Amino acid sequence: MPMLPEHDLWFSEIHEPSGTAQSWYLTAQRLDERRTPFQHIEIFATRTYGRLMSIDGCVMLTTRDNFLYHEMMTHPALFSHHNPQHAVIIGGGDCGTLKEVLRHKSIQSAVQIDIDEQVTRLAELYFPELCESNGDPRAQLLFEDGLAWIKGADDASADIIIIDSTDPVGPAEGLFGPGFVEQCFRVLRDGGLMVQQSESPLVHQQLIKGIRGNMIAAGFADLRTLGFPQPCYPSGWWSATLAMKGERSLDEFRYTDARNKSFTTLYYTPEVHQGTLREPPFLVKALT
Ligand code: AG3
Repeated sequence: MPMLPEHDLWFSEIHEPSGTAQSWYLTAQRLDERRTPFQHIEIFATRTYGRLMSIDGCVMLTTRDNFLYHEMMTHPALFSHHNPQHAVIIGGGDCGTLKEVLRHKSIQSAVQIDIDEQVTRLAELYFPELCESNGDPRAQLLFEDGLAWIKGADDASADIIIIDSTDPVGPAEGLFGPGFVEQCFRVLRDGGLMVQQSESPLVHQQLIKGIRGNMIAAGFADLRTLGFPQPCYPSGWWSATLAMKGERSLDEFRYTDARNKSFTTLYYTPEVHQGTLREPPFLVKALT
């Protein structure tokens, strides 16, 4: 069996659920790390993917491919809403999701609530391109527990709620539970949308089923699991589950606005959006 050259530097994520591991060739020893009350955050310099942030050994993002995840966690939801003004991001401490949300001119406020301030402090140092909108007057960065925050939020006060969390273990576990989803439903206005990062469509079908079950139980009328490539995550394929409050269908998004948007995207297009709304047969089968 071929072995990785031992004298070279590698970062590996070992992923038990899929029985796989993925490794990156590094240019240097670890660049930085923080042990916080919540988790262990590390930063590496890879040879081919730019910088890599991991939390508790799981890859969170790389310079090279984070655009896929951040665009798909934001633009489908924002172009599904007729006029998104108030956005909430739970997690997302690297600020990549916040940056994409703020590119929408209709947005008047975007509040990001991450439990761990050190994620943002490290992103500012090692992923400054994701943090370039942090000083936007519409943005508010809070470092507190998202579960507690949402319980204290007013009824019908948000148009978009994005759950940009780690895997459903440790601090993020509660963000995948029914109680949290019920709170999101309450805090959304009519016509509002919730987006939850929902792991790999190939590997985590039971989890996705659970997320969708919670959304239906909370009262969301239409939901869809959007798949997209994400090479740095286990299986190379990831998903965002989108749920809409109210009577409209997710099929009726603002196609023309997405076509004529004032900013450029590297993956998201209205055609990608439309295509990904049709869940592939294997997923439909697994989820029914
Ligand atoms: N959100 C984390 C997705 C989970 C990745 N899981 C894994 N590598 N096992 C990433 C935050 C990006 N804003």
